[in-house]
Amino acid sequence: MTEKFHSGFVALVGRPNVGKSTLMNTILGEKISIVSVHAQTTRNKITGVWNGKNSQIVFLDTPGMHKPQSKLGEVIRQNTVDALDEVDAIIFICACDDPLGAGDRYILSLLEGKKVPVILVLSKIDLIKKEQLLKKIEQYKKLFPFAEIVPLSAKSGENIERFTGIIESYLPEGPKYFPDDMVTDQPERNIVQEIVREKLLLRTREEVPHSIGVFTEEFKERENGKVYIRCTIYVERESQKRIIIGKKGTLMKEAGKEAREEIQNLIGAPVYLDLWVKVTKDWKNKTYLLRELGYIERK
Ligand SMILES: Nc1nc2c(ncn2[C@@H]2O[C@H](COP(=O)(O)OP(=O)(O)OP(=O)(O)O)[C@@H](O)[C@H]2O)c(=O)[nH]1
Ligand SMILES: [Mg+2]
Repeated sequence: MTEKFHSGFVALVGRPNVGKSTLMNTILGEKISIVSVHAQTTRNKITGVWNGKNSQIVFLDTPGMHKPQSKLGEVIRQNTVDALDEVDAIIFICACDDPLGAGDRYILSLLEGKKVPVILVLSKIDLIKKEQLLKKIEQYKKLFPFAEIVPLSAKSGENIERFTGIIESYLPEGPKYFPDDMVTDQPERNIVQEIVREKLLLRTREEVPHSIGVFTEEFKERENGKVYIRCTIYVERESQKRIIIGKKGTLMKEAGKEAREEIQNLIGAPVYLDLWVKVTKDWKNKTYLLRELGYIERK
């Protein structure tokens, strides 16, 4: 008799910066979702596929939830809320070095009444002592009827295997949604623009990271086997453009070099990466640009 196959979709939700994307990447063993020290790094719903022996878990990494301050913020929030209705389980992530706050209560209020199990992950346990963790667990237990509470660290790898095992136990019987070699459903051009955005986030501070939008304008294989990729980097102000370009163009050059190497590894071909910076005041409030940048789905 063949064993039964279990599969399903699970959403990773939580406040910005709690480690949702890092956790998904660690589980998959591949970098699907970009990561940075800045809050609101993830802007789209990113799919990552994990295959077990007789199971498949499709993770939906979602943007950190916060109060929207622009059209982009609103679109991002709505994408996350919509993701909650498509899944078989919800993973609510809180970072151990972060006190429980109004932001967490707000997210939990959205989860109330959902028919699917809600699993609490207490992430970044490498940052706190065991006694503190036990206190945290008690605190969260009182807040919501979580199906499970799983403390873990994506950094040290502690409890990661146990975590996938727990998710598997909540999945219904189902088909293999994605073939074995497919880790994400993100198109290459989206991954490329995310990689470029990550390299810029790593080199900028304050309001600049939030003002950056990257769009892949061209993605073409040339006859010499090289792939030509042209990306436009949108910022909101001239001063931000100067920062992105850097003194004598160094910031852009370094970010571009690092991005190019990562893209080459990803697509397995030499890449020519052409980056352009464009100032578009208030692009985060322009619907047509949000659509172009992939934040609003094309219907
Ligand atoms: N010490 C420690 N740091 C972690 C861990 N997981 C993630 N981080 C760090 O936390 C920061 C945020 O990680 P992300 O994975 O981008 O967080 P996120 O929840 O996806 O953030 P948004 O996309 O902005 O909502 C990064 O600097 C990570 O390196 C962990 O297990 N331990
Ligand atoms: Mg993220």
